[in-house]
Amino acid sequence: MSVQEIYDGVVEFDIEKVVGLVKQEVSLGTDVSEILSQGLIGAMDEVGQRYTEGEFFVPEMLMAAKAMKAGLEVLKPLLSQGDNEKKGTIVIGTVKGDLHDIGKNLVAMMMEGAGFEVVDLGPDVDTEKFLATAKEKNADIICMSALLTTTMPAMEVTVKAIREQGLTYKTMVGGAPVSEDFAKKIGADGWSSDAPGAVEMARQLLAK
Ligand code: B1M
Repeated sequence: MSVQEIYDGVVEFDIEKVVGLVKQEVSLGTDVSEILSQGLIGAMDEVGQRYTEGEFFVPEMLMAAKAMKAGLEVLKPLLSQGDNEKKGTIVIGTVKGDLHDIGKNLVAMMMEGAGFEVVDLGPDVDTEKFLATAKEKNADIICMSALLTTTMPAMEVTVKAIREQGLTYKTMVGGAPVSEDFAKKIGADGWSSDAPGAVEMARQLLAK
């Protein structure tokens, strides 16, 4: 039951335990998606729950995030190996005012693994930065992540700017509070609830 122990390690902020167990599970051949969804991501949901219930505060969320990131680093080579044929260029970032970057990192790793060239702008990215980088890199898709309900409107600002400036970049949005309805409402071209779905959506957008 080591995947459960990975989950426990994140909730206990135990970086060494998480890294050791993720390495162990990988060497045992455990499915990477199981380590991710049931271990690392599942644990972050519990951390969020404990924060909502007043049991955890920001420092605890941060320590859990560090443990999760350490586990994710072990998986990175597995998530980003794969198709070498370049599928297109993606500029990705977490929107302005939002510092949550774990889900965005996961999407970026899986996009890389699927053969996209990925330019990762990190967290707290404004419209100007998204557009300037997309122009510089001749991007196909601008991918935006948001984890706060208060930062979701920043996605619409970028989508609008692309339309108003007559630019042709496709846009994709995602992150825990972002729904398909919201994506449609703001006029984004694509949405996904998770990283593998984001890869599939990017493929579909570029096939059009
Ligand atoms: Co924050 N935080 N946080 N936090 N935090 C949440 C998001 C929250 C839901 C916790 C809660 O209340 N239960 C809540 C938001 C409430 C709301 O807006 N309704 C919250 C809050 C309130 C805050 C602060 C305001 C707290 C404060 O200061 N008082 C503050 C805001 C800071 C800021 O951004 N300006 C804050 C700070 C932080 C930390 C810095 C401590 C830390 C982030 C560290 C980091 O990322 N480097 C943190 C954390 C860790 C969380 C929780 C616990 C975990 C987030 C996470 O990493 N999940 C989170 C609770 C939760 O989500 N359950 C919470 C794992 C990750 C893999 O999932 O990012 O959803 P996620 O990504 C998924 C999908 O969403 C999707 O793919 C991934 C999985 O495959 N996806 C995409 C993501 N982006 C995509 C893009 C796509 C497609 C799919 O296409 C482009």
